[in-house]
Amino acid sequence: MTIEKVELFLCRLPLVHFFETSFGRQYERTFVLVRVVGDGHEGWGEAVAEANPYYSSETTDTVWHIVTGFIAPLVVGQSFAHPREVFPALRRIRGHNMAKAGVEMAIWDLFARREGRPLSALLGGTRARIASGVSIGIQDSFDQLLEKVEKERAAGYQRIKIKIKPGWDIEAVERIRARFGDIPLQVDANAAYTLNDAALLARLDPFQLLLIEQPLDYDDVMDHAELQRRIATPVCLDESIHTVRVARDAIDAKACRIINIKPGRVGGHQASIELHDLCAAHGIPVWHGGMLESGIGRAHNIHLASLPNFSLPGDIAASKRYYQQDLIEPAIDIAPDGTIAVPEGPGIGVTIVRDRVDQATIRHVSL
Ligand code: NPQ
Ligand code: MG
Repeated sequence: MTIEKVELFLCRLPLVHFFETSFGRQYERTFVLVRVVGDGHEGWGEAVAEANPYYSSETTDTVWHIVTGFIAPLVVGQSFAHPREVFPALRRIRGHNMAKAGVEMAIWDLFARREGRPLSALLGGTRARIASGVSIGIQDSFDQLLEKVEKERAAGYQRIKIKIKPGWDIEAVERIRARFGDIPLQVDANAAYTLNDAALLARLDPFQLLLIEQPLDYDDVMDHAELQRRIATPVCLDESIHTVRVARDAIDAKACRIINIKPGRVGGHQASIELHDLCAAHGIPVWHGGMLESGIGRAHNIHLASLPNFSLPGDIAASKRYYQQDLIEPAIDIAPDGTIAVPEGPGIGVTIVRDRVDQATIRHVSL
């Protein structure tokens, strides 16, 4: 199929509650939506970079620059027999995985819509519902944290993840265990520690956490291997796994026992499938991460998380946890058992509400 047009929408949506990680507190979400057109159909994707370079070196401005200047010229007017060909076609461009993923995923949606099949079927998904967990940010007090855990447990979420940083770690976990007992619980440091903190992190061992996510620096695989030798909690890598090759090295080095997959971080669905398959071949369980996506990115994530090796609950929650009004209909919601249905319609299987997209848009370009 020939890609006739790529459109970008720079969007901003207020968050229902602020979200605080070890790198800061955020009150709104800025992101870039991608619309592609071909063969009388459209497809939508979401580039998950933020306005700032704190989670990742990419930003909404770098996404704009790379898509308009380098990706769109390699895609518009080009013919692809299958969306798996898109990521390799962008090989000349180093890095910028979130920009690549925004476009690549829109093209997957376009292909699936044209075939009249749900995206999950094209990706190799094997389940009709995915297990949903929540990511709870750093709060102003431990009491507020416990209140949040209580609320999310009541909503049915299958596991709780809390953000940690120095000064908000052991005691936070201790209090959750004291109040809620043996619930499925994991922590995410977003690279807030160094190997010098190994003894401190070993104090989490008695709490039987499912995993500790990205405790050390974003580009540091070998220190994670050393840390994993010193602590019992399974290390899970997020930020560090930006290519399938780095994942192979991290697995070989025993730097992690679990991997978090975010398609934006690795360049889209095709790279995610390859990462998923690599992990399955090595007995590494994976789970789907989250980037506070709008319904468009969120729907993509649900389809990807239907693949078989996504064996732990993902950071894919209901739209209403983040946004008062999502950009899609119907909004993503969870069942009382803490699962989310994989949409069954063509493509990502949700309807994009154009006037809400336009309302949220602060910049637009058609390429
Ligand atoms: C993570 N996400 O797993 C990321 C971090 C992240 C759901 O924990 C705005 C504000 C955008 C904070 C994107 C979750 C963000 C953000 C990602 C945090 O590490
Ligand atoms: Mg993380």
